Amino acid sequence: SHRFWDTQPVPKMSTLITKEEKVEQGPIDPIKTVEEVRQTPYNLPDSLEWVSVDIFDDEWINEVYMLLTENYVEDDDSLFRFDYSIPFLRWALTPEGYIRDWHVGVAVKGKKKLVGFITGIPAIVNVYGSPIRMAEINFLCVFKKYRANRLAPVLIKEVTRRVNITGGWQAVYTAGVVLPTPIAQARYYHRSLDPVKLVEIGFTRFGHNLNKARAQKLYRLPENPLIPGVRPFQDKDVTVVHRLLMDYLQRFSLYIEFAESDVRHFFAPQEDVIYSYVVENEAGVVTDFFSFYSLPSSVLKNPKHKKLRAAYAYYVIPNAHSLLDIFKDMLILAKSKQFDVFNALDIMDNMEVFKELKFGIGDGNLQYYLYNWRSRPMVPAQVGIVLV
Ligand code: YNC
Repeated sequence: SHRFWDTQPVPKMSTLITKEEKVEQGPIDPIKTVEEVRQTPYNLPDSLEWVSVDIFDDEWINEVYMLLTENYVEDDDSLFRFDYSIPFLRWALTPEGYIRDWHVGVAVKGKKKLVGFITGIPAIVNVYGSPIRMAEINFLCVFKKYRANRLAPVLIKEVTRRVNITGGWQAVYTAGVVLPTPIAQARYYHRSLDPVKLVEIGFTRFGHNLNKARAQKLYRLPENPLIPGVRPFQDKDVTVVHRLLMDYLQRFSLYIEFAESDVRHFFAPQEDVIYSYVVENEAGVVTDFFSFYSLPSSVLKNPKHKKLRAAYAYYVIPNAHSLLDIFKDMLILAKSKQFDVFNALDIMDNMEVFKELKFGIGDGNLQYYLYNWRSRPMVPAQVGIVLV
């Protein structure tokens, strides 16, 4: 039983295994008006207070960075912890039209010391053909010393309130843990780029009669992309990439209806944050697009290595070229930028390329959730959203 989640407008766990074909899609809570929404923030213990974090204020973003780098998501064995960089957080949290009030912090009263955090950004999310205004929720984190005190439910309720007062009633989020109730269950796959380092830090082991030299040979990649006409995405590509992206994403049952301004914001390349490329053919026409983001992890218990440099597949639009050829070029480019591993979810059509490109299956699931929206569960191949 879930003391908090049982009170929330999310589907009951039994719906995950329903064989029913017809699940009527729609809100779970009765429709409310903005006037009915609680006007004051939820209560906190006396020593704590709410802050709307200004992501562009150096002191505050540094506080967010410190909270996350020391307390955010770890793997089951506590070997690695995500280390989202400050430029990455700014990128992820400030698309055009972002709402500062949705960057919710809990601080020690009168001090710039964060002990809790959760964020939302606005997006139009299409679910089974219906466009819905949603908040994308991310970066829920409670300082380790404050854990197990039911602070997370207060953060979730407060960000919900702040979304509600803008007339938003739905949200999309992902988590490693299983809560009521995933709409889809995806899996990470990993492709070694520096197999020796990955073994040294305990990320993988040499299997199948591999040793150092054989592993290096197995995972070796060319130095330069193989598809002719691959070049970094530029501002002049926004319109055509926007069209390619939206044409492509419509095939999925869950995707974001990006605006042109989102394409400009999320795909403008930034070193150590986001890498985006187009394929421009001989006639000067942009035919394909691909992108990956940089999310390093701290290596927690290793004398030699302190950082794992991981690249994650983001939005990939095959068109004139195959998904396989595009993924191959992503691996090549990621390797040339000194990433140690390339990660991708088994969403969209990604499954098609994993075997051929020597990806291995990871050991954690990533669950996709919708808040206050009932709809039929889906398989990963129907999912067209990547949340960073
Ligand atoms: C989680 N990840 O089940 P019950 S993902 C949601 N997402 O509630 P307490 C979570 N809920 O079961 P702690 C959750 N993890 O009793 C736990 N919970 O009903 C639930 N970890 O609260 C849990 N970041 O405060 C339980 O737990 C209740 O002190 C227990 O804090 C939890 O960003 C946490 O993994 C996760 O920092 C903050 O462990 C803490 O343990 C931590 O006693 C490391 O909480 C970092 C980490 C989560 C990353 C993410 C997506 C979050 C989505 C939140 C839900 C959004 C709903 C939509 C809102 C907008 C709606 C509109 C409109």
